[in-house]
Amino acid sequence: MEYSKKMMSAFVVLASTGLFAATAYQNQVGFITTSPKQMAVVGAEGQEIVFKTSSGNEVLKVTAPKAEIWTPAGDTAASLVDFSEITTAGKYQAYIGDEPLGHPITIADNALEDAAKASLKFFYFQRASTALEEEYAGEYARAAGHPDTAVKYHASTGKTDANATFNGSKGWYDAGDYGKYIVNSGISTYTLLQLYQQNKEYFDKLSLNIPESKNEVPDILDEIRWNLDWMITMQDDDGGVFHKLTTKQFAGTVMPEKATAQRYAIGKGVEASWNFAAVMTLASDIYKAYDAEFASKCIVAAQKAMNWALANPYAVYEQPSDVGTGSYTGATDWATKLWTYVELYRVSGNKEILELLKKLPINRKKARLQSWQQNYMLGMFTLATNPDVFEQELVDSATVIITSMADDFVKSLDNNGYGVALEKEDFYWGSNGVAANKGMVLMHAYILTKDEKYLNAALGIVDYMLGRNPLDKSYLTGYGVNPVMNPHHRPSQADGIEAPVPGMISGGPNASATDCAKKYIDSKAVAKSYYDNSCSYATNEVAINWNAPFAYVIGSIQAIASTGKTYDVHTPVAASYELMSIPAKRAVRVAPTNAGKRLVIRGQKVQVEYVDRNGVKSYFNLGGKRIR
Ligand code: 9MR
Repeated sequence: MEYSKKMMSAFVVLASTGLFAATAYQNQVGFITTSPKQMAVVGAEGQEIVFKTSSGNEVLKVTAPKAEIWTPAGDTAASLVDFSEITTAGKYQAYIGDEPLGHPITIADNALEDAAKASLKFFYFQRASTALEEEYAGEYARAAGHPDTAVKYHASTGKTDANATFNGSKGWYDAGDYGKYIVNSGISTYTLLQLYQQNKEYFDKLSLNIPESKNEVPDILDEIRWNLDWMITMQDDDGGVFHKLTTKQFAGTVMPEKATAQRYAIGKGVEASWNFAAVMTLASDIYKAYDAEFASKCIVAAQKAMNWALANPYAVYEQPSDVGTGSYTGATDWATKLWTYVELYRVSGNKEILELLKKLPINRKKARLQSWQQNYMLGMFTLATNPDVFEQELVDSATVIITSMADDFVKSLDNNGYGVALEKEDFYWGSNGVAANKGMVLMHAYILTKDEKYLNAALGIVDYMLGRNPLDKSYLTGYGVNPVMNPHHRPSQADGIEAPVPGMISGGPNASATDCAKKYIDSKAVAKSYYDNSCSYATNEVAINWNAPFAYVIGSIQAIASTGKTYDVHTPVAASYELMSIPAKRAVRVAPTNAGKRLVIRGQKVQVEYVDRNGVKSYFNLGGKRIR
């Protein structure tokens, strides 16, 4: 007792004299000259922080404000120190007394441009069916992998000829594995198309140094096209879309060209078909200016996929028992349908589609943050930013949904020592994707209202991902003082180069990880539940659906700063298509005869299968716990 009291008073003396070094967490990449600039500092409340140029000139003094808890970082409070007053480009360093605090600070007009470009270049590095040449890939040049010119049909596609094949080449590898999955490709592709559509002036000129850089098409659209060309191969003759193209089991840790096991189209279902329809529709508008023939193919493919999904509403994807690659099961099918109707009405003005759209709920209660499972907000983004196309009432509802969701995020910044709009509940598989998607909602709220509080909250998320977090980690490979070094990404693990492929966003802290990161799970400081080791797919894999929203947020912020323009809410529509007829007699959603509960054997285990009235199946163990 006596002893600990003495220790305590020693601590108080040391702390108040500043002998205990304070720790700062900051964006390690850079700050745009005109943007807000903040760092989170632990152990500095009330102390004076001095900012100096690299030649030692003092430019600003700030007293560290009251330290506040940010729950995901645990119970160590931090002061959010604001140095936005520095608006001259240059290199700076913060100090407490003579002690340097945090990392060197870079301020520049284009401070985020290289990182934004790298996050897009990642998609080039993920290209299947092509060699990456040194001219574009530098030391990460590699041989071509997965030609995918002779893809077989798994029985789950409904095809019976075991020897038949099709050409499913191109596309982006999903993640650290070599699979290509429609539902995850869909949201990623939409997100990048929006980035382009909303910031054309900036992206029309931005070079990514890819093989198509010299053609007339903006590089970002050339990159997206690589994936669209694959997606379109995934449509069956009857219009239905295969769920994924993968091997039966994940490959070992080898370079793409060494992963030569047979690839299959697996499953055919409503999730993939609706998703495909939405993306192809948006593509049919954006590519019209560059390749009208391709644009027409896209709009036809979209309608065929929709008609198939309308006729087969119970065709929900189920992972076959002989397949172990990512399942991407359980996406909310009606939300994807809503998103498709929004996109299709936008380019056609078809009244029948509008009627179908109006039957679906457009209200805040139904809105969930976008993810591969939930595409509701994607529809809202398009609705709210197309007031010339949609009725005022729909546009207003979508606008309220976006801004009220963004308001909740902004509210979470109250008394938040890190200034990061993330909450404890956000730290599950792909938390950095959650962060970036929140940023995308915030950017839309900014686009719609021009209120800078939303833009600044989105920037806070970028700062978090680039280092303003309790692990002092830049989650963007190749960028920052302390970046992720060992992501779960087969090429980075197998290429013999120490640094991973640059421009990749790691999935990030996951308080429910059950892999090798388990020992790092910190339920009291969820934002620390992370392991920078390639063995941890649950905290340190990379994926296209996490990179895309990050590219969206950092790219939009840099585009706005570079062009001095905020996006005009009135999105121009390039195309006007006449749709083919929608089948009058559609399958009606009535309770399928097998609705209810029954015991089944799956993977040698007895489980409870529950079929809801839409025919959607879910599984539970005998203890009642849901199996994912
Ligand atoms: O991002 C997916 C996450 O939401 C799921 O919880 C997880 C487990 O099913 O799968 C993640 O997606 C992985 C996919 O299944 C296969 N490719 C790698 C993806 C990222 O880890």
